[in-house]
Amino acid sequence: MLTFHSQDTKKRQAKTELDGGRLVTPYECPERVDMIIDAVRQRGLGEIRSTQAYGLDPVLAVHDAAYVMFLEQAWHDWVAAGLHGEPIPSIWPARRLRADAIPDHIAGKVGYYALAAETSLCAGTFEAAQASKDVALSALDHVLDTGEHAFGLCRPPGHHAAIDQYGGYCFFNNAAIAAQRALDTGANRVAILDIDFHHGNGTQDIFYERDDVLFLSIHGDPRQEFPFFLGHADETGRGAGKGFNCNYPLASGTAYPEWSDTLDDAIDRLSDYQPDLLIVSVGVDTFEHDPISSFRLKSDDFTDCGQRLKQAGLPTLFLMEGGYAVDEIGTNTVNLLSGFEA
Ligand code: Q9C
Ligand code: ZN
Repeated sequence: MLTFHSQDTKKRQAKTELDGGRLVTPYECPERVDMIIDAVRQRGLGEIRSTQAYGLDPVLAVHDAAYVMFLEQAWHDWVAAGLHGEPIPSIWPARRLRADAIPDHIAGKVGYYALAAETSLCAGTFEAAQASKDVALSALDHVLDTGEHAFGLCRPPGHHAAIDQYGGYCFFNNAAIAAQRALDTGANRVAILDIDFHHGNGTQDIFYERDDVLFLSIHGDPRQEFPFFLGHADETGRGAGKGFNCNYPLASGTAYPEWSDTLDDAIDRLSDYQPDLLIVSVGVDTFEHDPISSFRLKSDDFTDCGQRLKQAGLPTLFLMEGGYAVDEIGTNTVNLLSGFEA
C-alpha cells in the first residue's frame, strides 16, 4: 500500500497543551510522523509518495469560510494584541451567553471558534493543517484513480474539527474533506469508519443531516471521555441523515474481544450501505499504553483489526487521526495497514 506524506505537516510545533491544570508539551507532536514513516520504511509497507497542493476550495466545501480565515490569522492577531504564550481560550459562548455574535478581539474569537482548550494555536498551525488535508486528498486521488487502497499520514489529525470549530488537536477535518471531494468527483455514497479512541464529533457534525455519508464511530463513552458532549448511542442523524450516523460508545478499560465484536457489527452496517468508498479514520490511541486514553488494545490486535477491515471488501482510504504512545505508534499503525494487506 502507498503512504502519502508531507514534511510540511511538521510545521505545527506548538509548545503548550492544557492538560488538567498544567501546561505540558503537546501529546500530538511532530515526532509522531517520523515514527510512522520509519516503521513504514522498515516494514516495507510500500512506497512513500509526496503530495499535491489542492488549495482551500476542498476545505471550504465542508468548513465555514470565516472559520478558515480565523485560523489563518489567529496567531498574528494574538501577537498583535500583545497577548503572551500560545492562544488558549478562556471564555466561550456557553449556555446563557450569545452564540450568534462573533467578537472582534482575538481573545473572544478563540473562544468562539474553539470547542476545547487543550489545543494551542501557533505560528505554523495553518500551514500544517493545509499540508494535512493535502495528504488526505493526494491519497484519496490515488484510490479514485487506481482502485488501490492508500494510507494518508495526516497530521494534525482532523476528526474533532467541526464545520466552524477546532479542538482535540484538530483544525481541518481531513476525512470529511476527502469524503466530500469523493462525492464531488463522482462517488454516490461514502462511509467513514472512525476507530480512533475518541468520538469523531467533527465528522458527525459535518454529515449529521446527510444520507450520502454514513458515519460509524467506535470510541470511549462520552460520559467518561473526551469530547464529553457528543458521541452517545442515541445520536442517529437528523432529517435526511436519520439512520446514517452510528455511535458505539464503549466503557473505559474495553479490551480487544469486546472492541472487535463491535468492529464486526460496524463492518456489517458498512456492507449493508454499499458505499463506493470507505474512509477509515485511524487512531491507534486505543492502544493499552496510550498516555491519554483508556482502552486496552495490544499491538497484535491492530493486525487483526486490519484483517477484519479487509473483509468489508471496499476501496479503502486510511487517514491518520490520533495515537500518542509515540514509541509504539509506528508499529501499531503499520500492524493495522499490513494486516489489511495480508
Ligand atoms: N490533555 C485525537 O485523538 N483531551 N484527539 C486531552 C489530555 C483531548 C484527542 C486530555 C484529546 C484529543 C485526534
Ligand atoms: Zn483520539
